[in-house]
Amino acid sequence: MKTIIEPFKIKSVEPIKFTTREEREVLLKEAGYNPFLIKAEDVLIDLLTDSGTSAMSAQQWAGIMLGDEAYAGSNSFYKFDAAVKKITGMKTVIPTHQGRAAEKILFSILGGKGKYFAANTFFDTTRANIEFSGSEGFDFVVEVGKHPEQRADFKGNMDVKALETFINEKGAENIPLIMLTITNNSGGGQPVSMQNIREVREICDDYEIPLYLDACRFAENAYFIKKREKGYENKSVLEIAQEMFSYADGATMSAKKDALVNIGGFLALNDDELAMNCRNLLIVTEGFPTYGGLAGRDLEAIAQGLEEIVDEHYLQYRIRSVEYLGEKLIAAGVPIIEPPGGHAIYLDAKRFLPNIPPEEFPAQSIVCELYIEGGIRAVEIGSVMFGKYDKDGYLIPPPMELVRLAIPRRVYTQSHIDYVAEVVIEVYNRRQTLPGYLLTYEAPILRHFTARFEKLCNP
Ligand code: P61
Repeated sequence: MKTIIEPFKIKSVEPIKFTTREEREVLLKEAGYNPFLIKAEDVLIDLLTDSGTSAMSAQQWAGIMLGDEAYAGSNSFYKFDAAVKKITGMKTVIPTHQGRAAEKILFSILGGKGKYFAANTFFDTTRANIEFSGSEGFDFVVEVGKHPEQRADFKGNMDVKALETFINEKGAENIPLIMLTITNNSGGGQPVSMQNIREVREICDDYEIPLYLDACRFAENAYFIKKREKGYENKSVLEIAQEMFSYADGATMSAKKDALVNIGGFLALNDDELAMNCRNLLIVTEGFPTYGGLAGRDLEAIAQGLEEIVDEHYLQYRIRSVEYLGEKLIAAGVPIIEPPGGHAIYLDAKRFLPNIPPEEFPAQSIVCELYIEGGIRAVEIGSVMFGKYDKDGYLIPPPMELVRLAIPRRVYTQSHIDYVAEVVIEVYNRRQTLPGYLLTYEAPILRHFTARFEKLCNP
């Protein structure tokens, strides 16, 4: 088989700035050892997120010029509405400025004290919106999904037995919806199988609970189904995506991922009464229902992005380029979540730095070192992002300590990825020299964005 190439040519480029190691040491210290607080221009390769960082196509830029900026009933809205409906088949589509705005509207209406929500794994903004409403969210990913070193095709699946026990415990009437995050971002970008979606649907039918998809990376999930699940090899990714959504009553989406745009999102749903309530809240918080916090040009770019994302040459390149990085790291002995996920490689900080306890944030230590070593910005997904405290103030760490190297869509070439592999391997080879960190400032919610740290003495 020949090399799988980037299925695009580059028309416009953006220079990146090189810094020295000494400069990066100063910059990181000034940022309180939190790369969220470093200026983007001081980053060489930015793997902080795949969200809103895609390179748009010439067709999307052309759409930006076509944007109809009418306050109500804009032509761009109808293109957007048709593009979302083609994939999701949902009755109502409500544009929002990004994914969490859709979550905020949905959970403000359905949540509240005494309500419980379940997912394979809620992403942090989703969980934050649930908790902000006064409700609680519970995660039921399958056991294999909690073991980075164990390989399985669908590690994002929901444990349906555990889900059923949970429903019986809390009472179906107290559970306004069940959610599947596809792919499962906090669990390594791992896909959910069609069979699992169907099984969760059956339970939802039995207990009359609606099923929602957190669909940010639906196309990557559909491509994994095509490659890994029997019976889907000859179906198109669009057909697979349509089937996935056919089992759901609604979906939230951050278009900043699999709609290949820099801003945008939506809430799609079938329930007319709920849709009316959501629209009314949208008008208060986001804007009129035909733009919902976006410009007409953004709606055009999303409509075009949704056409491009299901292109199978694109998805083959996308999934392969992430896997390529994963293979290089595995070959050098670097512990990662296996197999590689759809949008990112996740380093397993527990095995990378077994000598640093969760209270000293091993994944944050790796994040800092990647920046110092090679100007690479990654994100901690571990005790900084998800850690809680018990009543005595002791850290309750999450099950995994991870560093995510998220790959922006259509942005970096193979040599950028080769460089990333070299830097990670270099840091791994001198892992004994990495320090732990002390948390010196934290906000009460989503603390990882603004947290500050101090370096502890070298081990
Ligand atoms: C990310 F550090 N993800 O992965 P919004 N659901 C899912 C997401 O992945 C997601 C949203 C909902 C981001 C951006 C991000 O603490 C963080 O459009 C599965 O960002 O509102 C976003 O979509 C929310 C990074 C978000 C973070 C929060 O990088």
